[in-house]
Amino acid sequence: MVKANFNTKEEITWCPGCSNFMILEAVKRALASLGLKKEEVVMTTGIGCHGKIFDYIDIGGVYGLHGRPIPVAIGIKLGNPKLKVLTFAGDGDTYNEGISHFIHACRYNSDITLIVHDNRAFSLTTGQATATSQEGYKTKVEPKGEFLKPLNPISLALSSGASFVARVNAKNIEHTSKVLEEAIRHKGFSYVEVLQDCLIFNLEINNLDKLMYKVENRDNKERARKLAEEWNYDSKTGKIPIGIFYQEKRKTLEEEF
Ligand SMILES: Cc1ncc(C[n+]2csc(CCOP(=O)(O)OP(=O)(O)O)c2C)c(N)n1
Ligand SMILES: [Mg+2]
Repeated sequence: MVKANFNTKEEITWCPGCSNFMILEAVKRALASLGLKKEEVVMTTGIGCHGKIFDYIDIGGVYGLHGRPIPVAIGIKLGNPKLKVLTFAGDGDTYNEGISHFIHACRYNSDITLIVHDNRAFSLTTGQATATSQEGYKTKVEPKGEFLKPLNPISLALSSGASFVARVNAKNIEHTSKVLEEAIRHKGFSYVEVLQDCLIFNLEINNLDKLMYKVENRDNKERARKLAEEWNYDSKTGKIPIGIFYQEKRKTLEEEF
């Protein structure tokens, strides 16, 4: 059997060297490795640099509104629970504009996979600070630097009841694709936070790779919380755990329905 390669003929318009290329590659590898057919998978995307992925993976879906890819995905899943539903969203999409959807998706446990391209800026609109930008980040609209402290989305997901929580490094394609495979296989809401560099805007957050180390923790929520708190999205020192933070079995929204 020839595995689907999910390639499209669209010209890719991301900046040369953008880590979105790496996320795209990791997603395609995960889909191929799971042996999924194109007609079994569907996606929703937000609006932003990440959202362009809609044109670069040969599966159907809905190119959503900024901040709203999650409810669209849940609607699709409820309509046809046989589909694998992937949601690609930005940090602006997920942690600013659409944060209520994120929190409720964790509670609902709809069987969808959320992949957050976290470049820690509203990059498509030229780099304004998002909820995961570091304090002091200077932009055109925050010339004296962001004065707010960042949100820790991993801690938020855990406390909101997400049943699969992971963080990966976009540059580590092999590891990212393996974690994505597990996330897609997971029955329930799987959330994968992908840390990515932005080569144009929030330069300060680039190249944190040397601080990252791999973890794997499944059913120990206390440990998951501690791992989440090891890094607060602000410091450029310390250690940044990546890998699977937590996984639990729970009835899905579709089963409850
Ligand atoms: C409701 C709404 N608000 C604001 C915008 C403008 N807008 C388009 S893309 C974008 C930034 C997206 O940032 P993020 O989600 O982090 O994605 P990135 O470009 O960084 O991948 C914004 C604010 C919009 N399109 N719709
Ligand atoms: Mg962003």
